[in-house]
Amino acid sequence: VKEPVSKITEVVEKEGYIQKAKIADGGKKLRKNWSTSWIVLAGGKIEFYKESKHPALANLKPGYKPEWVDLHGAHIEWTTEKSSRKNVFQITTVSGNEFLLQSDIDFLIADWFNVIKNAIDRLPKE
Ligand code: I3P
Repeated sequence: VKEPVSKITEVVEKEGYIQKAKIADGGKKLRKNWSTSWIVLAGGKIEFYKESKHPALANLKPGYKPEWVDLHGAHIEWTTEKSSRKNVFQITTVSGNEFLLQSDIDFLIADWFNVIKNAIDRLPKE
């Protein structure tokens, strides 16, 4: 299992609060469970931090590892079928993990979609 490398040298492209639901792990369907996440896009990956944990503080805790998504070769697309909510897009990783991201605020979610799509397009596919 690849681990994200040290954060110090990575440029944070974007971070902020967003609604997140993981719906598949390694191709296996999961029960949908929306939660607010602080998400950080940096170094070809997205990290998800629990809402209550300030990421800067969480990072100082030895051994704390946020959930993260490898964007190399990932797919991103808007979906109206995977949720009854509006403004939902899905990220599917090479390893078969599926995440839904959502916000009621149109410009905010559109911004996230574009930034993540650009990041994916710039990365080598593996
Ligand atoms: C799910 C929960 C989700 C909903 C999902 C439900 O129920 O209400 O919010 O997704 O719909 O199954 P539970 O909490 O009992 O697991 P959306 O909010 O995205 O619609 P789904 O089964 O149609 O995905």
